[in-house]
Amino acid sequence: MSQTTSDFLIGRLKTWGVRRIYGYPGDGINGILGALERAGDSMQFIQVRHEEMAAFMACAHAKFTGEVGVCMATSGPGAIHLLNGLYDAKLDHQPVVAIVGQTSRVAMGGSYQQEVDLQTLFKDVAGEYVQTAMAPAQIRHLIDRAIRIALAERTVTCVIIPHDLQDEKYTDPPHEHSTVHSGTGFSSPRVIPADADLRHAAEVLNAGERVAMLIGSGAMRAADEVKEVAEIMGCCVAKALLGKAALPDDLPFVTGSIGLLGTKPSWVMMRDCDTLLMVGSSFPYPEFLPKEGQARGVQIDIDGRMLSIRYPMEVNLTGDSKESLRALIPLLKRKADRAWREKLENEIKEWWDLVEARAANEANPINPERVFWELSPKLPRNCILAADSGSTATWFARDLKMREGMMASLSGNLATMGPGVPYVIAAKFAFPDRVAIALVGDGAFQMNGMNEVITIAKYWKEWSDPRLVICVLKNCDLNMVTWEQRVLAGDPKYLQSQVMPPFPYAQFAGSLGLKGIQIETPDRISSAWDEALSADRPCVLEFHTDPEVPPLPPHITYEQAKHFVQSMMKDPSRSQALKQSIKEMWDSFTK
Ligand SMILES: Cc1ncc(C[n+]2csc(CCOP(=O)(O)OP(=O)(O)O)c2C)c(N)n1
Ligand SMILES: [Mg+2]
Repeated sequence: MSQTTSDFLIGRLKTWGVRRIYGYPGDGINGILGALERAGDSMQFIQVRHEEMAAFMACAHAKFTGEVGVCMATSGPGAIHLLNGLYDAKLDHQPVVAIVGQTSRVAMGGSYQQEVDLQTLFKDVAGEYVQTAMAPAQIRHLIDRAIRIALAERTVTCVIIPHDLQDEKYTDPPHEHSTVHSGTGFSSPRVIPADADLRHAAEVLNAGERVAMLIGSGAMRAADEVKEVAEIMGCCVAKALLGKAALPDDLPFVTGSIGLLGTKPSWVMMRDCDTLLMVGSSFPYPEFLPKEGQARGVQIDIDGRMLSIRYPMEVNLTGDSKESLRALIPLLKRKADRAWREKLENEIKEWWDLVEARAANEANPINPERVFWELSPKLPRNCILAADSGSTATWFARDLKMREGMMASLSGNLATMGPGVPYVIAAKFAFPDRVAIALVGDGAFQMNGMNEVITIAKYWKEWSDPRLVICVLKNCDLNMVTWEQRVLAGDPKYLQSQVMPPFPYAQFAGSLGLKGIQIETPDRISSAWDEALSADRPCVLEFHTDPEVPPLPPHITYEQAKHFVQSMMKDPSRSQALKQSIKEMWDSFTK
């Protein structure tokens, strides 16, 4: 049988090193599915419950492996479902290629069933490259360019393939005018700033007396260089959310997360520094960075477009974090005065004591901070973590102590609900021998995570180590937003929008042949983690947590506190909430 356009497409993806496609079938991609069937084990098709999840998984594949992630959906509704997951990848700068079906060429423009203007629909999310194939000889360069542009620009690209094209006989482009002859392959460049700019950066950093360092996901492969610079500069290092795994939390000079979900030492460091070195981060909140004019700034980012958009920097360096820091290190002078670092290291010690004290506070029935606090020392070597948006992101950012060799991610810039479970599924496919742990709220789990537990049940026996743990905080609340209503808007909790219906999550896992544990008292937290982390199959931990434990900003402002107290007075559940929250606030000021 001659090769169809779809056979060629799958073969080309293989040439690019793609071995797995996350997707969901439909008539609009039947030609491609036929080719996948013919390709046998050489290309894996992972069947998800919803196309958005396929896009999250492709994004997570890119985040955890550094390779391009590929997802696939049928025309019309399937393609539309991909969007949110693709935006997650776009906003977090991940290379993801979406392959989608389309109405047959002969019917396009005829208001045919499931015909949607996909070119326009994907034009924003895949703005760098979205193309509709019109002839078999075109498919080669469309795939080559979609993958290369995704990798080169660290973004989302999309190839739209009409139904009737998929089964047409493939032919290479003829050697004549008006044809395109592309090839495969991409290698990342070595990007280092110019010598004069590095010298300028060193002059600024050497002149500073109180240097603050902020790193993000761009510093993920630069841990050794970050440590060395921090040692020379006598400074401490804060981590933006996506950079949580970039540096272990057990180092004495790591202040931890920054921002609303951040720590007090990060806040103090930014408040008191005279120099800011920002590496591989686009951390968005200016109120947690130095005041304009307070500090001289140096920023390193691989993407020149991201420079000086959060703080007006004096030196803007376009470059790879690792390579640029390595080039900078010989120009830096070791600071003899270590008082600044020592002061912050004390702050860090005090902060961890405070976190531990907060975790030990009584709650009704379980304090969510304690769930995370107790997990830290139990985290398996090389585990891969994913958190969802919600209060889980706060506890993940603040309470978990990451160690060397671990990976972690979440939806950083889109901050969408829903990626927790699909991220760990992709982690298990990419690294079947590592333990994966998802930290999700009951709202996110109900939104879509639960459905993907069915996907886990379908595939887990393929993984060499079956351990995948989903920790669900069952607080029967969309808690993060409830606290935003209280603290930021000064409104009481709006019961109609905030209360989540209860559901037996552990039982649900059990019904799928997985392990499920319901934890209703704090004394069971530790043993439940032990059971889940040594289970012979994936496990859902259903922690009954207290929605009245506030995920407060590290240093609450007067304005927020005023709003908070006003809202408490009107709150339907005020007595318990007030008691708990005042204790938290008291802790943060007195300890
Ligand atoms: C798709 C989407 N819808 C809504 C939001 C707004 N939002 C952010 S966190 C959150 C609450 C999440 O609740 P849950 O998953 O139960 O976690 P909790 O905060 O209760 O721990 C909401 C509604 C969002 N970020 N993404
Ligand atoms: Mg919740």
